[in-house]
Amino acid sequence: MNTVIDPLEPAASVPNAGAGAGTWSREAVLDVLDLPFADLLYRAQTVHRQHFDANAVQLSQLLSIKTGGCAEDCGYCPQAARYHAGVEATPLMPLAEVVAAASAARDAGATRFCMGAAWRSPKDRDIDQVTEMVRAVADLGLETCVTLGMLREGQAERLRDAGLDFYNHNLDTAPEFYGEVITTRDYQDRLDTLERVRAAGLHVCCGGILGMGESRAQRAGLLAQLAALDPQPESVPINNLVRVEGTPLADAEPLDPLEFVRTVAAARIVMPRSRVRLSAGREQMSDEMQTLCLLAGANSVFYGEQLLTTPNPRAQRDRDLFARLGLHIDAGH
Ligand code: SAM
Ligand code: DTB
Ligand code: SF4
Repeated sequence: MNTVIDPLEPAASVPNAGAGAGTWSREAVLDVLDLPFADLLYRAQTVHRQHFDANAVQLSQLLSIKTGGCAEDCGYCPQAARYHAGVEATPLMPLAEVVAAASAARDAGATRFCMGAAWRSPKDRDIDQVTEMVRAVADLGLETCVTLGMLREGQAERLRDAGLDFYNHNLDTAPEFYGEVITTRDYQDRLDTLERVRAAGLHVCCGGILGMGESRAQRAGLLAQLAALDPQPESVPINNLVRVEGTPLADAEPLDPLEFVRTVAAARIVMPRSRVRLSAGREQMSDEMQTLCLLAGANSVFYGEQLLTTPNPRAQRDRDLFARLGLHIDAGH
């Protein structure tokens, strides 16, 4: 069962992570985060090369299929209705528009298409429509991912039966910091949905956001929690907070870029077989910072000029960077 890890619990009582990854207490993750930078990157690169082609990057493209008007109060999110962040709320996108966006993504080189909806949790009739989208996107030969909020019993199975490959549901931060950012649901709600997704046989995409005012120990807490998911998530998106005017976190102190890189490296070390995705916040990063993240073990990015509601680097900028680094595109997970 997915549970909240007590920071004071000894490592031995943390459930064994899947895929032979071992057991990581929060203290052990913090020790990794505290390493001298060169030692940390050396360890991360060593682990990365044991499990992946270090010269390959995987590309996922996002599409917001239902934008804004969300009832939740996530302090980072421009789609929460209560924050008036200038996001226009739209109903669920028609199937034909989704298919057009997915084929354009495929033509531009993406291999996975991730559809996001600003829901607390989908209704069964929403699932009816999303399953149609999943079928159509899978028919284009793309891997499929959706992020729809909390799922009820039976909904993950319906998505799986439509051909869904991945479900994204982030733990976002350490358990004890969660309540500072979100009050309309709790950590156990997230863990429960992750368990339903896994039980349905779907691949899990689960990560977090850095730069929300959390401490390094709390970043260790998030990573320990992710690494304890059994089996570990196949995809781990690491987002750098996009500070959006109108949201409670608009004025959060930006995280030291090297601290972000450290956290990516630690994610690679504690989840050796997972795709670590350099996610939101790339538009604000220099090419050099992104390169350090890729050297630290990140091997996936969100691709295309839009995340859900905020900008992402243009595809050409990414292609230029990959060419400068001699990186090739990796299909599959
Ligand atoms: N509503 C669903 C949910 O919250 O699970 C799915 C969509 S939600 C927008 C998906 C994820 O986007 C969140 O879990 C969070 O990690 C990320 N996110 C949202 N706003 C962000 C921001 N301003 N900066 C970085 N990541 C953000
Ligand atoms: C994830 O971890 N990051 C993506 C995806 N999963 C759904 C979303 C990032 C959203 C950034 C803010 C926005 O564009 O609205
Ligand atoms: Fe809603 Fe998801 Fe944004 Fe939270 S992160 S406000 S649940 S869309």
